[in-house]
Amino acid sequence: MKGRVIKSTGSWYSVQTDTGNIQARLRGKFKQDELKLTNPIAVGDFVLIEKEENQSTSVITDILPRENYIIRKSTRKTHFSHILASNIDQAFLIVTLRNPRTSLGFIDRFLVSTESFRIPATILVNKMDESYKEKDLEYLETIKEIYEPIGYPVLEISALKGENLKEKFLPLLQGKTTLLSGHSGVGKSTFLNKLVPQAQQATKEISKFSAKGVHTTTFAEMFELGEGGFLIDTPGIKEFGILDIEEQELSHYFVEMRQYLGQCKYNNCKHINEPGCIVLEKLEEGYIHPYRYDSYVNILFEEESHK
Ligand SMILES: Nc1nc2c(ncn2[C@@H]2O[C@H](COP(=O)(O)OP(=O)(O)O)[C@@H](O)[C@H]2O)c(=O)[nH]1
Ligand SMILES: [Mg+2]
Ligand SMILES: [Zn+2]
Repeated sequence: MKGRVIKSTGSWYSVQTDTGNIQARLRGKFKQDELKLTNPIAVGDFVLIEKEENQSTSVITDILPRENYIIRKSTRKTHFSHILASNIDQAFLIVTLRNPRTSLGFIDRFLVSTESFRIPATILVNKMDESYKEKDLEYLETIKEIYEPIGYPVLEISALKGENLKEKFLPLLQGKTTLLSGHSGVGKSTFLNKLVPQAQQATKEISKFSAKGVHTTTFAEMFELGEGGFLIDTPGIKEFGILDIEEQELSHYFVEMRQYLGQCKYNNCKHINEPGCIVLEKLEEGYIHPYRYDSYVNILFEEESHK
């Protein structure tokens, strides 16, 4: 029987099938291709399950090929990764101006991960019901100035106090699997609870002391929208692992650079200081935002240092 993994506790998986949700476990080892993973099965995976003989339980016998996935570096095992979710149609990155402040570097790393699978991404700036200092509002303007022109919608919301959130978002979510992502404490669970009241995800006050947010969601979990479609709540993420991206490939995942690629003088150009580099030329002319270029360089050198 075919189904989709909607929840994982590490050893048990809830699999949604045509005949309801079934608890299943894994038997034996699963062969994973090149990736070194801490979790063989992720939320969003399509799997085949079988009833165990003489028992009321089921086992996952096979996993269908993943269309895409979002991954992060394992916090416990070096060189291992953890798949947050798979088979995603679109991603909503929830960011906040303060408590916690989401950095541009974090946003760009996320967008590189989604671009590598051409997953459309939207940036939701949450907690807009709060009153902000000028400095924070300038940051909001910077976010809009950087991301809107290159095709990422930037929407201001209040997951806590916003009116008509359901009416506004359901049309965007219908029939799709949407990943909710962002740092701990930005309001992912609050947003989800507004859209899927029966989700009842725990939300947590941010510790005022660290302003970093405490982990409340430990595993990604998928929730069905009454109207069709799924929302995936993920645990707060500190950093996205960008994996298996070759140096030459990285610029392909910066949408605004993509159009110029192939026009540099050297075809192995890394766009750092090479003569005849079109990316540097466009940066100079103002067609590429300097902050985005900074992120590009940071990711490039960080990845190099891991090799
Ligand atoms: N002022 C305000 N607080 C919010 C908003 N959304 C979430 N919060 C608060 O931020 C904290 C963290 O929210 P939570 O949903 O647990 O964040 P998560 O870690 O991303 O799931 C909680 O105290 C929420 O009440 C919002 O739109 N405005
Ligand atoms: Mg949460
Ligand atoms: Zn170049």
